[in-house]
Amino acid sequence: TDLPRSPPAAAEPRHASPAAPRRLREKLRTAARMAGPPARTAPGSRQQVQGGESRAQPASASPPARETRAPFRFDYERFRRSLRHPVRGGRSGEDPETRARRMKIKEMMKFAWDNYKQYALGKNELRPLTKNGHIGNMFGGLRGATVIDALDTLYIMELEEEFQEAKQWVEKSFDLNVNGEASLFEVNIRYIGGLLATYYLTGEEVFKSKALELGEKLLPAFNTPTGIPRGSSLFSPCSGMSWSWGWASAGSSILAEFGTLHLEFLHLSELSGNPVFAEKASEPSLASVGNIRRVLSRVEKPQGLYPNFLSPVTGSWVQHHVSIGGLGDSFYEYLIKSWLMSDKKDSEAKKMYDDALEAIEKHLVKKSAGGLTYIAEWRGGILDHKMGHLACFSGGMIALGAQHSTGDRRQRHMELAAEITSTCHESYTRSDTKLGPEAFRFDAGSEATATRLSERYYILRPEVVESYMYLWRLTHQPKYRHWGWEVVQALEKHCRVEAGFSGIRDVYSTTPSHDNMQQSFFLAETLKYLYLLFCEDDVLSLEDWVFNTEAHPLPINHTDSKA
Ligand code: DMJ
Repeated sequence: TDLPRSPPAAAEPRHASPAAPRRLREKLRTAARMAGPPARTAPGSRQQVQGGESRAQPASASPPARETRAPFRFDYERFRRSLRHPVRGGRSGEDPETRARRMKIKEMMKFAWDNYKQYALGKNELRPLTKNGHIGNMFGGLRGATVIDALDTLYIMELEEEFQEAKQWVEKSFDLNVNGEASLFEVNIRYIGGLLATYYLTGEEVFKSKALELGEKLLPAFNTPTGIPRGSSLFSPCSGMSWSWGWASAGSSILAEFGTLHLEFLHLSELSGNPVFAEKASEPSLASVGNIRRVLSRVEKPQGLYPNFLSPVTGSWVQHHVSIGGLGDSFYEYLIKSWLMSDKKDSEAKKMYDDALEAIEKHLVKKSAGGLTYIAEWRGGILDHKMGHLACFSGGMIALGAQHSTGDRRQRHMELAAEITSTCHESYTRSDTKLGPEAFRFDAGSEATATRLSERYYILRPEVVESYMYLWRLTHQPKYRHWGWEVVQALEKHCRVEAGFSGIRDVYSTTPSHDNMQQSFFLAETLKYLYLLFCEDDVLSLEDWVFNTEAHPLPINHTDSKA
C-alpha cells in the first residue's frame, strides 16, 4: 500500500477501453451479448452515497433483464492449457542446500498456519503471544483474512492437508453477508486477490464464486461524481454504502488505493463475463477501473509526478505529496503489471509507467553521502530524504519493468533496481536484529537507519524480500539468495515465538519486544516470496503470472495461445 500503518498491536461492451486487451474486449462483448444488461450491485446501493454527491440513478431505473440465454462460463481447462509452465514447477535438479532452505521456509509457513488455526481460525489475524485472534476494522465484517491470504501459499508449498483445512473454512464458514465498514483496497488485494489466485491455481469453483460475489459488493464505492472510488474506500458489504475515512485528507481518494484495483477487476470481468468491473458499463454511473485510468491519464501531473491524494468529486489533486512508498506505491506497480498481464497489449499502462518512472528518476532518485541510492519523498517540491519499508518493493518492480526496455534504458533501470535493493538490504544489515525499520532516512548524518523512535518497528513486512525474489529471478546473482536467507534467520531469531510469528517494536534492540501480531501478509507475501527465492524459476513462472500487490498470482492473458 499505501497506508503507512502503525504497529498493529498498538495497531463494455459498448465502450471498450482502448487500454483493455483485445482478446478480453472480444470476450467481454460476447459475454455481454449472452448475459444481457450488466449485473447490478446491491439493490438501492447507488442512492446511498453519503454527502449527496452522487449523480447516480435509482437502482430500479431499468428492470433486471430476464435470463433467457445460457450463462457465461469461463473455460478453465482452456486457461490451464494456455500456461507455459506447470504452476508448481517441474522440480528439476537442484543443490541440497537450496532444497533444505526451501523446506525450512515451508516449515515456517506450516508453523504460522497451524498456530493461526489452533488459536484464531476465523479471526482476521493471530495474536501469537496471547494466543487469540484479532479482528480489527480494516475488512468491515469480513473474517478469515489470514485464511484467504494463506490459501495460495499453502497450495504452492504443497501443504495439502493445511490447504484442505483452509478450503473447508471458505466453504463452510466464510460469510459474505456481513455489515461493517471495509477498505476497498484491502478487501480487493487480500480477499479478491487471494480468492482469484486460488481459483486460477486449483480450478475449484468455490473460490471463483466467492470472489465474484465479493467483487459485486465493492462496486458502490465507485459511485462518485468522477467514478474515482470514494475517498478511502469504505463500504458496507450489506447496504452498499460508501464514504470516506475521516482522516484521509479532506475526503480525498488515495492513489495507491484506487490505483490498485485494475489487475483483480479485469479478472473479475474475465471470470464473470460481466464487463462492469473492467470497464464503464451502459450507465455512466457504473464506472470502474477503466474510468480510473482515464481520469488519471488526463489530469495534469506536477513535473510528471502523481500526487497521493485526489478528490473523487472534482478529479483534481488535493495536495502535492508524492511517494513511491506508502500512499503511492502499488499504483506504479499496477501500471507495469497491467501491461504484462495484458500480454503487453495495454500500451497506455506501459506509457504511464514509463513516464512516471522517468519523472521519479529525475526528481526523486538521490544518492546519499555514503553512496547509497534511495527514492526520496516529495512535498510540493521539497524533498524529504526518507524511504519507507513499503518503498522497498520498487527494486523488484523496476527490475521487472527493465526487462522490457532496450539499450541504455534497460541497463540504467537494472542498475537502479539493484542499487535500491542494496540500499534496502543495508537498512536491514545496519540494525541489530538484521531486520529493517518501517522507515529509514538519509539526513542529519543518518544513512539507511531510522532516526525516529516511531519508525523503528518491523511488522513482518514483505517488500524487501519481494525485491530479492525478483532480482534473483532476473539476474541469478547468488547474493539475493544469501540476503533472503539472512532474513529467514533473523525472523527465526527475533520474530518466532511460542505460538507463531510476531512483529517487533524496535529493530535496533537485541532483545526487541513483540507486538503480538502475525500479519496475514506474512503468510501471503513474506513467506511466499522467500519460498520462491529458493525455488526453480518455473514455479509460478514470471512468464505466466503477475503477482498482485499482496503476492497473489494472477495469470497473464496469453493472446497467442492456441489452447
Ligand atoms: C501488504 O498488504 C501489501 O503488500 C500492500 O501493497 C502493502 N502493505 C502490505 C505489506 O507491507
